[in-house]
Amino acid sequence: MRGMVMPMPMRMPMPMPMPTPPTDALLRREDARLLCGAGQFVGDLRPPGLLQAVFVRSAHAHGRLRGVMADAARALPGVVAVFTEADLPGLALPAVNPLIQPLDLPSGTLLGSGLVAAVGAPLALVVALDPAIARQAADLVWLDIDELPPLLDGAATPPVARVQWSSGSLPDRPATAQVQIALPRVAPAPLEPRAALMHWLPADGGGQTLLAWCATQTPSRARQMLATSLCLPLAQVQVVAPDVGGAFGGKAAIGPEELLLAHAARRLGAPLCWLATRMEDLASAPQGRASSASGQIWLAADGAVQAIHATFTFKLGHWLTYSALVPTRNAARIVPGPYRVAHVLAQGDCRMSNAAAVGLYRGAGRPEAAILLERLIDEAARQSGQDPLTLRRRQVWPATALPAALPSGDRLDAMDLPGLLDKAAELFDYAGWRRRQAQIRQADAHAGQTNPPLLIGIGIGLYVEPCGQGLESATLTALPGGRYRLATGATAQGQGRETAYAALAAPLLGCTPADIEVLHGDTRHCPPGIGALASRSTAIGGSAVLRAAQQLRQMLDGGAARPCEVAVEHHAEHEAWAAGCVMVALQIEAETGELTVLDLAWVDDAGTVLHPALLKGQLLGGLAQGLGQALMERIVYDDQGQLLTGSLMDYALPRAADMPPVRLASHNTKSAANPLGAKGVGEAGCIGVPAALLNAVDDALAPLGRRAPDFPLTAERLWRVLQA
Ligand code: SMO
Repeated sequence: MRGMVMPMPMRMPMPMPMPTPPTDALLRREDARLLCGAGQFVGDLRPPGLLQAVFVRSAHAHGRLRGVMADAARALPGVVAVFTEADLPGLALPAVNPLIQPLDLPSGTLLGSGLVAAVGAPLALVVALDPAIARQAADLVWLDIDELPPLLDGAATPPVARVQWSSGSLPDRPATAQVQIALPRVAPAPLEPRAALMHWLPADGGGQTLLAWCATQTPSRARQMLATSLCLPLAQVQVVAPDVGGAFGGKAAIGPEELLLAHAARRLGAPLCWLATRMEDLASAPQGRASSASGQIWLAADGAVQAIHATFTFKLGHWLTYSALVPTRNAARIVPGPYRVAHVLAQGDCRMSNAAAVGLYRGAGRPEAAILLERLIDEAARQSGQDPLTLRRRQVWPATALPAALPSGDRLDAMDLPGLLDKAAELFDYAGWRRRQAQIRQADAHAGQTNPPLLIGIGIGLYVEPCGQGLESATLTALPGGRYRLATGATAQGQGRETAYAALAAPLLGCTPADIEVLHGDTRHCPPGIGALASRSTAIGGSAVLRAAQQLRQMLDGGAARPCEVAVEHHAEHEAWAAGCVMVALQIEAETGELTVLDLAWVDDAGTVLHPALLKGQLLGGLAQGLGQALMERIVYDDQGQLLTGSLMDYALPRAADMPPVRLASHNTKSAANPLGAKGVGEAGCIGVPAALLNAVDDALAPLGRRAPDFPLTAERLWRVLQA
């Protein structure tokens, strides 16, 4: 079939023109298109001659692959090809960003080279004329596997990478309090599972170029990875991220599937598409958290925090995504969070296991750090008889001392932590909730209730949120007729980037947002960028847009004729840090363990806000994911490494009815790290909400001398703790 190159479907760079432009400036300009079904996702693309790929995946967690019998599959009418390791030998897994000390990073190939390392690991690739035939053929491929005992997440495997830093020295007396937390594996679970379409086209100067449609957060990174794997110059690879239905870190980098797809499409000379199923994503997409942490805290004689020791272990599964080491690095560098503590030792280890890969997931180490720190502060307060809010107030950085260089090597941004605590306490009515809690406990005691029917808990989650380093870029063109085109290296998977960037640039250019076309996600039409990660797109990407708009305005004011253009690469000199405080009141029904969130108040510091509706959407979406992680979500493998949560019947995602009553407020302090003054907010809900919920459950159980179970805090687990 080689040489059968198909013409491309008509496709404009993102975004498509809107059916009806929004009239209300608060509406998202993306929504008219998306809500009318006019979005274009990878699965909507239908170039002529399109072939469909399905991966044959391991049903065993660990073993030797002795052979792949694909004759029956190849003989099925409509099957075009079956690729095994023998057909595509020795293709290396993509490189890992070595952000922390690599000790013994594993290497491997895209199809495993005879080693089976997890349930769901791709071992062959079936290509057929339509997806139903491809699935049927994949079922006919026989994998001959010699099973080996799996290394489960809990196994004591040697670390493959490590980070450690310290300041001062830990006291050599017993700690005031210590805590252990475990964050189970969870699934980022975007609405749109992973998807890619690889299309080889004749190059101008001979040879072929690859047009790769990828549901990705990072088109520039995908382009680099594809070029490396295919031994092509960058100029011969174009990556387009069309509409992408959510990502949450799970699409932070392409993986073995996209690379295999590109190699197979080159062999076949036809466009080739892969659309992961929900089950396939739950089994083989990068997962999140999969970490455990332990901490110790020492208070001085006056009750102030003197020292903190934090240790994190992340289980990264059977292969390393590009950013696999990031959560470990983040968790360790964030300690001691919002608190001023002289003596700190922070450590993190990365370990492998025979399970799905663990990579970025909304928060990426920030939740791990915040949950551990907030538990430590609460336990220290309990041990020393202090109110947990009072201890936080005395321990946080004062606003006047920030920004400040930290011993970890980071620089904490400008923020008003005492102000955040005060505003949250007021919004939540912290004093009132404590009073009500005391009244209920007193009434129970009076009634001689040793087993009160309802347990009331109050929890605080104070957090800081570093928002990304490095560069983003913007190219801004003044077109004839007063219109503008903004091309950004940042990307979008539903965040409303077009709305935010147009709203940012319009007043600077003296036009309306509708006069600005925003292009993103296409490496041919957009400048390079890192992508939508780490809550970075407003702080860093927005700063590039700001500078480009200022420069272009100057050019136009100076008499420059249209069309004219400026290109800005904004390198963040410092990292922006957002912050916030979540306060929760909840009740646990003793007889059933059922947990009900009674009230949740949240004050966030996002710095300069570009668009209040987008801010609120990010806060509430993050809250839902943080709540899901804390109360119901868990990827479960059995002791054979078999996945037990392979569908949404088994894996509990939060639904609308699970959302608690929420009250939001802002206490914004301009970032000192970028010209826009903006901070990120995308991950905040996953950071502060689980910390507050866990503290509230511990608070509810404390009078009974019990501690909260591990996440997720389900009714069954709470009931077991109460029965013990
Ligand atoms: S978890 Mo985000 O995509 O850094």
